[in-house]
Amino acid sequence: MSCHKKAYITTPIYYVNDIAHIGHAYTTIIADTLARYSRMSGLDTFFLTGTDEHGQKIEESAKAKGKTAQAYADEISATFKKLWDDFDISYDKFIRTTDEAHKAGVQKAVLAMHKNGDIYKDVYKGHYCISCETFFPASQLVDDEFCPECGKSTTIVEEESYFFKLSKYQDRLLEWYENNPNCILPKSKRNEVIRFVEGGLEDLSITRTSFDWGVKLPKEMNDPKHVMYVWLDALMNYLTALGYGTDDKNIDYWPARIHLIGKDILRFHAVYWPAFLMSLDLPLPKHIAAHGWWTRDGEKMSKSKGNVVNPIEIADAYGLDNFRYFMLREVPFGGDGDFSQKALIDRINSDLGNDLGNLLNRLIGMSGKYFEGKVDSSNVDKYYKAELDEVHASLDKLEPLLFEMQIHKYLQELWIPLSIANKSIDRYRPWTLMKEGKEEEAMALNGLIAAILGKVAVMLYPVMPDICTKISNALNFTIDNKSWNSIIKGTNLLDTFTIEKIPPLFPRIEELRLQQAEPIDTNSSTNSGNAKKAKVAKPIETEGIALIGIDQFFQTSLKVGTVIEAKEVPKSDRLLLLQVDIGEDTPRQVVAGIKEWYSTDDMLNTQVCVVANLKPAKLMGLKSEGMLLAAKDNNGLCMIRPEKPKTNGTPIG
Ligand code: ME8
Repeated sequence: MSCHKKAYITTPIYYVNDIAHIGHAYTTIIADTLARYSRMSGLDTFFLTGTDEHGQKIEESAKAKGKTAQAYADEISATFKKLWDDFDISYDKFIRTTDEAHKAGVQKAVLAMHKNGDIYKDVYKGHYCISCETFFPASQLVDDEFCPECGKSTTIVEEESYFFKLSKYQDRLLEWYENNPNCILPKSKRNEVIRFVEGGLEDLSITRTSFDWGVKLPKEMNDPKHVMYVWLDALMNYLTALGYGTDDKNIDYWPARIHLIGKDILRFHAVYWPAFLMSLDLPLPKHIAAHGWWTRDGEKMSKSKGNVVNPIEIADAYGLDNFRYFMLREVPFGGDGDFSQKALIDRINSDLGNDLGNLLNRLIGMSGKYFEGKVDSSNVDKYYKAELDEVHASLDKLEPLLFEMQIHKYLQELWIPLSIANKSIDRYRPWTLMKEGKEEEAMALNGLIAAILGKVAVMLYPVMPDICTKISNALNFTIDNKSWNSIIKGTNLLDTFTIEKIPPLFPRIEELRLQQAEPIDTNSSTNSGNAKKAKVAKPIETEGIALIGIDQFFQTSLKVGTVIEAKEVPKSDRLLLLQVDIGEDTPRQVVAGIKEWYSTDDMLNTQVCVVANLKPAKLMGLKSEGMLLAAKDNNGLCMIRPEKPKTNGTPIG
């Protein structure tokens, strides 16, 4: 047995009546992020996902497709597994509730609960929502008939059933919530659960007799017409996946460090599940974390509404790691988020391209231009201790944010070191240092930027594994427990290395890449393996009027820059020769026809707006690599400048 500290991380097991959409991908990607961090930090980690395959809903979906429940479950379960494999999800086990070992484990648990006196037989009379696989008392129905959760019509059920004594655990549950303030995250959700339990718990019907697609009661109970309620069957997966009831192989991973779920299934996880565990006399999970919903136009994405977004399509069009970053950064954990391609593009161009990718380009540029690609951190402390201290203070705040499920804050905080790095280049100007002969200082600046990029790559790795591996390769180190210990837990910098010139990681995205993030074709149960080809948006055309689409506007790259050198052009009344820092490794030379209105002093150290992707031109024999935005009327010309100082290179648009 390993003596490492263990961490068990789970996703919900997904129903096989549906094709995976970005809501499912969201849960799985968060869990994957936690699992990757957990492994990197040296914990012995077990990450579980899988599919939930029993119950009336699946039985009916299969019938509607003319398939047996098992054939149907096999087909859809495989599409989930393939999606997670295509997405490089680092799960350790993919469980299916139709696995024999799972069924045996569920039976063992029910028998144990029965022996403890927590299960009794009675008649269940009430309303059942097949879509939610949930019983509702008449008092909770909408208009006496409709499900309070999904709005669908409920059916009246009157049948013999076994019950679990949920009411018996009410006080112990309340005690658990009370003594473990972080057992349910975010904390607002914990309060909701407490209010629900304080309202009184009724015993739970845990078997059905009107259909048979489920786990049978254990033989010892001698009542073969009963199949297990799908939620009891499903929740038990968290134990059976570790070998509970069969080989107990991985049972040491229990209790779970975190069950990651959507808020729709919080009650099952925060009320029923701990009560079942109490009955089995097993420890309770450390955290149950419930995230919000991804919506389209404000409505929860779901197959029945036909408004789901296909994660494969998005990842193909925009890049898997970019999609991961976007989902985790865009929405505070627990809140709902409306999916939009525009918001995704903004994150890619701004956070990723401008702040992260560009920093690496600047480092590659500086090292190449001044030091033949070499980066040496030896003197970073000597010249840039204050910056380093600030970076380390910021990095120290990160880990707790991750496991308190404040992932968007984690990423926000992780961008502070990047901003320190970008600002340091603007402030200390390597090209000036080199001109002044301060080579050691310029190399130390190089070392500082490389160290910051390396540290950020390690902490960003769990969210963007592929991109961060590329960054660490370029910086000549490997992201693993050793480097995590050395440069994150410790304050070490990178060993001297020669940087690898790699192509830009985040080429600017100028237009929507999908005409519309299309609803998944739910008639095809295998489409998750066949990503549809991204459709490029056509420009909007309006007859007779020269309107352009947003995509055409985005073809112009506008950036904020600072004039770091201004000279007059000899023999010209009109032109100034400017060097403008637009966040690249070397400043842009711009020849501007503004001398009539601006002197060199007026321009020096001021910010301007630059058209950055114009073809270079020659004016009076001088190369001009951009154009400044200005407005001219009868009263003369004025520059268009940002209202407040902005980092050089900030895109405008
Ligand atoms: O409930 N936004 O399975 P399920 C965000 N089998 N997340 C979403 C989402 C959306 N629009 N739609 C779904 C079940 N999800 C049970 C679970 S566990 C023992 C049994 C995510 O296929 C979210 O995590 O309906 C939600 O909890 C999960 O998918 C439910 O998937």
